[in-house]
Amino acid sequence: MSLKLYPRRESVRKDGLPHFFCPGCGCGQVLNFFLRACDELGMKTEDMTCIGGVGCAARIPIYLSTDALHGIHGRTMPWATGIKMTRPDMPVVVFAGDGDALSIGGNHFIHAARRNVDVTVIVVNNLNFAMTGGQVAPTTPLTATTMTTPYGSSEPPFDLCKMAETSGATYVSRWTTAHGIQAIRAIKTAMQHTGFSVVEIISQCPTHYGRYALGSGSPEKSVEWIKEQSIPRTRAEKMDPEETALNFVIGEFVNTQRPVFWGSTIYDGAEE
Ligand SMILES: Cc1ncc(C[n+]2csc(CCOP(=O)(O)OP(=O)(O)O)c2C)c(N)n1
Repeated sequence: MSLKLYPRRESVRKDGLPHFFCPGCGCGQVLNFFLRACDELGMKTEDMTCIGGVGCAARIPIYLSTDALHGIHGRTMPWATGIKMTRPDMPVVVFAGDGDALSIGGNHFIHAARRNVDVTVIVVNNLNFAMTGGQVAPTTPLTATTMTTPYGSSEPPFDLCKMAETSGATYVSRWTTAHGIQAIRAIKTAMQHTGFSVVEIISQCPTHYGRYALGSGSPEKSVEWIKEQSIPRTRAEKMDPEETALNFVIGEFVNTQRPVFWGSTIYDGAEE
């Protein structure tokens, strides 16, 4: 058996380096998971479009040799929908932070899921707004201390996977940066899926969430904590939901098919 240590080098945009992520940030791992998934599927990043809004996670496409679109915070879904409408043959992948996907971009997210737009969305959920200094996010766990909730968050968080499922997404799974093999497998399934596919990856933000909520800026401690908090879906289903309220329930939640959205008409170049 040959052990492949590195993803395909041509997929990384060398002129984008050095990268901007903090030491130990999970975004680097998610970038690696994505590159490995592409390698294993034999897909070239050059043949796809990767989109990011604004935020740390949203910068992942910048480091890929791809048609990358880095635009306005929370507006990844309209771009992805537009690109897919004009180039239905092209794989479209969105990289979004939890804030980008669910806070400012929440409305776009639910409607893209409802329409079953044929795109893959990788949400890097670091449980806070990292780029702007560690503010509370729609996914911040109840009671967690952040830069803007010094006495602990009193807001109940969204369950991103449940929201995606309820909105109509046809592939939904959640893994973490402590579950690399499963996350790569989920990204591969999502990219092969026809329809709105969502892979949530719970990720460490040692600089903000680690320091404010976990009392340590050590990336290892953050990943260890994420691992301890994770429980498989099959186990969680047998437990009282109140017992698992502060856990990350991991696994595949939806894998189904229904007609995808192709817009009302597609311009085929023919004159009227
Ligand atoms: C329209 C708009 N509103 C707000 C901001 C400020 N802003 C930039 S990044 C960000 C939050 C980023 O959080 P998230 O999307 O979770 O990504 P992360 O940085 O945590 O990966 C905010 C509020 C902005 N750039 N544009």
